[in-house]
Amino acid sequence: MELWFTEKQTPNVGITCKITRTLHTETTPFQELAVIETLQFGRMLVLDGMVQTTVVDEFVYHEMIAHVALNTHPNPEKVMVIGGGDGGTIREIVKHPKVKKAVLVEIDERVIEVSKQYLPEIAVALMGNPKVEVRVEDGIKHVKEHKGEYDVIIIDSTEPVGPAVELFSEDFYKNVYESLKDDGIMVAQTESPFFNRDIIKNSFTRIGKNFPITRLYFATVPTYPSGVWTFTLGSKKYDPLAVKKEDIFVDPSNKYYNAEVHFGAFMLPNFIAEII
Ligand code: AG3
Repeated sequence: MELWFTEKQTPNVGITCKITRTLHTETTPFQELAVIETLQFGRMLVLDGMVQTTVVDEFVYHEMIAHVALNTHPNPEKVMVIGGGDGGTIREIVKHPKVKKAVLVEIDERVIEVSKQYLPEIAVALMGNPKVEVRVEDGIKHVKEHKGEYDVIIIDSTEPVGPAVELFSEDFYKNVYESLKDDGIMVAQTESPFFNRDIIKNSFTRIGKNFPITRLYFATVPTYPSGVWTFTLGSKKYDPLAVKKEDIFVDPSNKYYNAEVHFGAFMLPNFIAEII
């Protein structure tokens, strides 16, 4: 018997993976959570039917959502991740030598616990790393209550459906702006340039209303819709393109991000550039 998992990415296209077994399923107070064992991509974390990360390709997204901003800021000591309960983004953040504290603010404790159990290579930094503080809280509330506190804030959200809708709103970006120090930087995952052009356009405009420097960059993530994924960076002071190449920190374990990719990711193909 063959077992297959399909995510319907749009009403007209999907990704289908042959699986060996379902390791875990549950309905949390926030969403449906599953971990499945795929043959092509290894273990896969699925929320509400949508692929969040897989052991084989997670490095692209997690390195790219973390290191670009960390290397744009000259001293990223205090960093927060909103969402990202699987821990992949936090794992990348704590690689950076200047980071003293990395705070994970995840609303769904079950994502954290299940990731620790079934995806330990991704969640490793959530298991006793002294630089890491894990808070099971609503990120929307957290940014309202912590002003001028962070050097870098990374929004590692799910798709803008259900509870994550507000994480793409102008109000939220304004609160993120205020939660940052005077020279702070934010990054948000902003979806596919093939399938979600409106989301990219709207996020870019909304982030740009608050942040004087707003830039779009991209990376290739095979298990996400269309395989091409964007990130939007908002910065109060530092421009990611003005960074000196020799100052870029590249951890030897990186598989995607390096000093060339730091700049190359901002070199947009026409069909992406014209969205913004
Ligand atoms: N967050 C973005 C995943 C979006 C994928 N969308 C989809 N499969 N339709 C990933 C969180 C990883 N830390």
